[in-house]
Parts: sequence; structure tokens; C-alpha cells
Amino acid sequence: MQGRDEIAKELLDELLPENPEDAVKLLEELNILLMRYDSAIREVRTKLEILNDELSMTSPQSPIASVTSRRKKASSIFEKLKRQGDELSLKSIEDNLNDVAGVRVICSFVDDIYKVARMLVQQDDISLIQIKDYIQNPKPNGYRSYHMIIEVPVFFSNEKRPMRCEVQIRTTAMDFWASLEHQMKYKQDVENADEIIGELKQCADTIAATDMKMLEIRTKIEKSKAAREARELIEAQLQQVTK
Ligand code: 0O2
Repeated sequence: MQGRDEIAKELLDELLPENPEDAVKLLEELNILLMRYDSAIREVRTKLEILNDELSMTSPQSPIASVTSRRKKASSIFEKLKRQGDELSLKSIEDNLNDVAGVRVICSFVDDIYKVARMLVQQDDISLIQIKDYIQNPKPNGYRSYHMIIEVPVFFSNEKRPMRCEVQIRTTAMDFWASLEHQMKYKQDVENADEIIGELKQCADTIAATDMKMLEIRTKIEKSKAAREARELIEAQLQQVTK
């Protein structure tokens, strides 16, 4: 079987012009494009950090547990274009791929996912291109996560460019499940694959039920804390008027 590096080299050979000068120019342009996607990731991560800092001041727990990101490697980019039957060109990357830049946000609770998503897309420099809500509509294998394709403007020396970025938002439990399930995709020779797929689906459902239960418990704790604080306030005011 052909290795990934061989495929990548073949795809790059297909893309590169014969003339060495043109080939160098194209590789330079490719590097610039990849740098732009890296910059888009930094913009989105900064926005998320600021949102989290602000939201943490008004709630006892930060809504975002962690943020990770990755930029697709050139080899994966060309592989995906080829797989989709798209032209192998720099323009085609921007036109046909939404996930060259990817940011993953991990939240503790399901309601935080929607809160973070809403607050991110309501920023007036962000354009929302697409939403896939795999929490409301889980995939048949049990995959749950909230996906958004957004466009974020990035400022360079002489221009402002809108860059696409895929943002995946999920709970810690959903992420734990997705990491294990992801391994199945790359292990074609797994024994008892059907049994494992069934077990993973069961785990996904258990995890979804636990996520909902955890949210219920947190809401109860918050309500009881709010009731105690209100009681303490009334008692303090009563003491004032009965002095
Ligand atoms: P990686 O390594 O995370 O980038 P496409 O992007 O074309 O594959 P589509 O329908 O445009 O598919 O995008 P979709 O459904 O929004 O999901 C794309 C990404 O979501 C995947 O990227 C995964 O990260 C994640 N994902 C989607 N479905 C599953 C799933 O069933 N299991 C797991 N574990 N992850 C999933 P990549 O490119 O596959 O991988």
C-alpha cells in the first residue's frame, strides 16, 4: 500500500509546474496561504480566551475547559481535494475546504457549548457560514459535537482577508468518546469491529445521558445557592428594619 508521504509527493508533483521558477513561486504562495490559516487560528483562539476570561468573572466555573487547534498539513489538504474530486490549486483550497484551520473547544457542560457558540458568532467581525449540530442530531455511530464553519478577518501588512475556520465545540465526555472512536477509523484490521462499533454507540448514549444529568445537578446546586443567598439578604434587611 502507498504510504502517506508517497501520496503527498505524487499530489504535489501533479500540482507543481514544470518550470523550476514557477514551482518555487507556487510553493512560496502555498506557504503564505498556510501562514494565513495559522493566523486565523490565533485570532479565533484569542477571541475564545477573552470570552472565557469574561464569563469566568460572573460564573463560579469557566465555561471553557480547554482549547486545542490544528492546521491541516499540505499533504492532507491535497489528499482531501483529490478525494472530493476538486482541482489541485491554491484557489481550490480556499474555495473547497472549510477545515484547513480547526479549533476544538472543550466545555464541562452542554449548555456552555451553546453559550460559547452564540457569543462567538455574535461578534460583528465573524461570519457564520455553516452549523452542524451533532448534539441535537447525533451521527448514527453516536458522534456528538457542535460544529461551526466561520470566517474571521485577518489583518496583514497590506490587506484584510476573511479566513475560514472550523470550530468544534463539545463536552469533555464527548471528546473522550470521539478520541477513542477516531482510532477505529485508522485501524481497519481491528478484530470484532462490529461488536466494538456497537459498544461505542452504547457508550455514546450513556455519555449523553450523563452529560444531561451533570447539567441537571449543576442547575440544582446553582438554584439552592441562589435561594440561600436570597434568604441571607432578606434576613440582613429584616435585621436592619427591626433594629
Ligand atoms: P480531523 O483529523 O479531526 O481533521 P469532512 O470534513 O469532509 O470529513 P464534513 O461532513 O464536511 O466531513 O465535516 P463534519 O461532519 O462537520 O466533520 C468533520 C470533522 O469532525 C472530522 O474531521 C472529525 O474531526 C470530526 N468528526 C466528524 N464525524 C466524526 C465521527 O464520527 N467520529 C469522530 N471521532 N470524529 C468525527 P476529520 O477530517 O475526519 O479529522
